[in-house]
Amino acid sequence: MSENNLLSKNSAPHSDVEEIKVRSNYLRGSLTETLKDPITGSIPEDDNRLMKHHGSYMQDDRDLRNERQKQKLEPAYQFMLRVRASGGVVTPEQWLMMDRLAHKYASGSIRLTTRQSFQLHGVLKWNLKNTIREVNEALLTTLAACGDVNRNVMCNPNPHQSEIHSEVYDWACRVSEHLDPKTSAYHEIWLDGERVVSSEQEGEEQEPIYGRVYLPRKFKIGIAVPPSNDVDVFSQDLGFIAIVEEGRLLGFNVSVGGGMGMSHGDPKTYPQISKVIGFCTPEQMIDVAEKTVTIQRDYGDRAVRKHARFKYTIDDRGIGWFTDELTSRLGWKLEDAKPYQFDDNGDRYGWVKGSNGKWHFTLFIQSGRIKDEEGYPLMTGLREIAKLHSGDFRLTPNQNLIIANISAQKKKKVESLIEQYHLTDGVHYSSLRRNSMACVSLPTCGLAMAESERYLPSLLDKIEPMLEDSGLHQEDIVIRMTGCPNGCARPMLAELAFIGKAPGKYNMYLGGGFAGDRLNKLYKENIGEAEILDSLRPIISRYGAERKPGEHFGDFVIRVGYVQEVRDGQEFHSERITI
Ligand code: SRM
Ligand code: SF4
Repeated sequence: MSENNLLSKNSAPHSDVEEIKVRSNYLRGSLTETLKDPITGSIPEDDNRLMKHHGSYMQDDRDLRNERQKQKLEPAYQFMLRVRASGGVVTPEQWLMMDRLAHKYASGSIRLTTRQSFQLHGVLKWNLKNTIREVNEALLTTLAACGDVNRNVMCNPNPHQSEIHSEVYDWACRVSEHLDPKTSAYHEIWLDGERVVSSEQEGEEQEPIYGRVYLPRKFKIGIAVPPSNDVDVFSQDLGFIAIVEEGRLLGFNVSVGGGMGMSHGDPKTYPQISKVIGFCTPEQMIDVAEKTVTIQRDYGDRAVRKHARFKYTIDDRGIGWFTDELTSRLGWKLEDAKPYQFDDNGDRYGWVKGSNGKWHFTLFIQSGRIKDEEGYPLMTGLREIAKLHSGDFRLTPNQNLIIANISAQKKKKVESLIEQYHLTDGVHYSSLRRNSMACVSLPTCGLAMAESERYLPSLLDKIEPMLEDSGLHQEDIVIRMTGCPNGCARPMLAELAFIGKAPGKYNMYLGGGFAGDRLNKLYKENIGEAEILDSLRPIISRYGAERKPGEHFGDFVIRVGYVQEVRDGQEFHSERITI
């Protein structure tokens, strides 16, 4: 790829971030010097943009913002650090390392994310380097956890079909490694590595896939293994759907152009579900991923960041244009897509025996937050399990955790620790709660408009009695909440969703597909808790009384006319009907 070629396809003036990337010399910027500056706990905005590619965001504690302003103090600057592992698989030693770092350098808790990564919050600038070094010593990384590159590759953690999981997981790791940034800046800045490439060398040598401007925007890949769509494959820029026949992995259906983010009141931005365009063999997968990424690199909008995601590149030019471009870059054509069936996008909880004879325990983690609470010492319990566990831990795409590959000999011991630390509390929760997700939001997220992680549990407390009254306590209903319309908990795919609009106010959405295959639709705008509960009560009661056998909540609200079905993201904002 030549820079000229790139510019000719994106003739509008480039956004500031593009200029910062160009000037950064492959993500170096002035980060090394900035981190040493003892005057402030912050870093300049240009470096902050680059930091994202290294897996960290500068934030400030928003709970303290006003008070500090009054006292004329600088905001309480701190950093969020995202640690990624493809498919969310980590060893017990890596778990213990995250636990240790959370206490040593961060806020004392760990956040499991919706993309099977870890997040630490509250790391001070002075501690960033040590934290990142220790993460790398444990063979995990923060590189490319954020930024305009391919992000953590998601993969179904599937503990029951062990052989298929290990094969699919292996491909997830290979795709991820292939698309990792190759700049040595990360090693130089954080690990005191030698500079291995001179700045005069051409982009192709330092970044063979990305070049010196990287991608116009973040890029996301997920691999699903039907019948589970736990990775929400249709929300990914590039999705792979494993096709398994008689226990053998034949290959993957390929889907392109999904994404969740939008802005309130701006219909030019919308969530989109991806389109299945064909089938490739496992050996062809990396080629498909690379060529797809390069198409977005060359054609994605570099002028307007809100319009820079791959979904807009495809919607603007058409899916036919994309498949032609892909075929031309691959030099071969995808086969026709093969039949598949998704049943749901959630997790199965409790014990399951894998086909390899090992045991796996899936634990519900409310909003992915690992911390000790009065009567529920989750973090301590998991630490004690990690100390004796010889299998692995798997972070699920729904912010939950699988203690995986427990040998028959160790099962009793793990079981007794689970009991001792009350880790099965989640088993007694309503199905609604067990199918819930909330993004981080306040106090750390700079983009949050309303509470999410800290609010959803108490809202659920108030919805659950309505479910009980209608005999729906054990009915699986997917509910998701985010503090803003960026969609970090993929709320636009939930059967029932709340998206933050202002403090204490949410837009309420209904009608997502139970298997993550249909977007939902706006039902009520800018409502507070009382109106949320008043709106939900009759809907839940009618669902309890009038649902057909096996009918999911998302399908019901469409059938009886609460909202219209959304077949394509471009219909997401169109006129709503309510009854
Ligand atoms: Fe996200 C930005 C948290 C998954 C769409 N996301 C952010 C930031 C970094 C806020 C910021 O830019 O200042 C949030 C940090 C909050 C904090 O304090 O920790 C944040 N996103 C998260 C996590 C931690 C949510 C969670 O509760 O688990 C997830 C981390 C994933 C990971 O491990 O890599 C997370 N974010 C997602 C997802 C879901 C997914 O990827 O499957 C989405 C929707 C899918 C998509 O990308 O379309 C998502 N995050 C966004 C967007 C909107 C992007 C867009 O195209 O419009 C932003 C804002 C942005 O990029 O400008 C954003
Ligand atoms: Fe922050 Fe919005 Fe993402 Fe929630 S959805 S973590 S509020 S950016």
